[in-house]
Amino acid sequence: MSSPQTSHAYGVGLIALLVAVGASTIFYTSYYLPESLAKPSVSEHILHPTETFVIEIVMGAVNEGADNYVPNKPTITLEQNNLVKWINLDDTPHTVSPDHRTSDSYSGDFGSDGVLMPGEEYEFLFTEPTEIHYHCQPHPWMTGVIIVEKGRF
Ligand SMILES: [Cu+2]
Repeated sequence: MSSPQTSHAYGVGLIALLVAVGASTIFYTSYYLPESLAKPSVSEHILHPTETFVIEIVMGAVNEGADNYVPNKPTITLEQNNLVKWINLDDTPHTVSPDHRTSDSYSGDFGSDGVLMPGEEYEFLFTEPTEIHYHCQPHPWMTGVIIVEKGRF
């Protein structure tokens, strides 16, 4: 037969255990789960490709008929060069704007926020195969395409 003292301690212990279980459940469902579901798991090789692929907005790109986004229709490969950087080497502000809204499930919406001033860059990490047609907002005759393909492994 247990003394009232012992059964009281037992009761406190049980309550502490229930509170702990409840707290971990709340943490798991309200913090851990949404966090882990929000971002798809992406392989380290895709998150850290070996090369950055550079697309230059060349000097004189503003002129209709001139070269603008160079290279203009490259194919890049996941795990190799899927981090892409557009650099504005022209003396006019330009944008990198998708023809149709498009997003990567890891990196979000594609496209520069506002204009790239001369010398500025826009970087985007592609994590899925896609083909994006894009243009410059103030100069719609400036167009480019980027194709992203799966890695070989
Ligand atoms: Cu432009």
